[in-house]
Amino acid sequence: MAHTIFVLNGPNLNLLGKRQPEIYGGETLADVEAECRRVGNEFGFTIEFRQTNAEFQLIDWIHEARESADAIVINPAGWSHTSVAVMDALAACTCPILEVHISNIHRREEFRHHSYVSSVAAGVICGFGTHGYPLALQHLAKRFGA
Ligand code: CA2
Repeated sequence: MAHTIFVLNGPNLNLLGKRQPEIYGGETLADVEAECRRVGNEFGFTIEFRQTNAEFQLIDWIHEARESADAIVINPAGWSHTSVAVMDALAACTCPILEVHISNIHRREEFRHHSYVSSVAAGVICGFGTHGYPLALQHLAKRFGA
């Protein structure tokens, strides 16, 4: 049976490729989605790719993923560093959670060095640009034997 992977994106990632390319690169979120679908397809994954600027919406999607996803790939963006609520929602999931950051948060401002989400993630990928997303999917393919 096909594995369903929720790829969830937090606030301001809709601006990807439109500002700050020196930090986040030139690809848009639509490009990232297309790449996730291409790679996901290779492994027979069903990809649910979403972005929101509303914290309650992300929490509702995590609750949905809790019921129907085999894994969650999440870039919580700014909420990584602030949101106990997003961490709590993820902690209620039994499926693997892979945290992705486009930039290397550890060589940026001190306030980005801590992520609440990392404490509930199976693994964290950061600093590989948007390539972090397909890397996360490749890991899941290996994990699931897909
Ligand atoms: O490196 C990442 O992926 C981040 O999660 C991105 C977040 C930032 O708050 C985290 O510390 C690290 C910011 C997402 C906003 O992305 C933008 C992209 C282009 C222009 C403006 C914002």
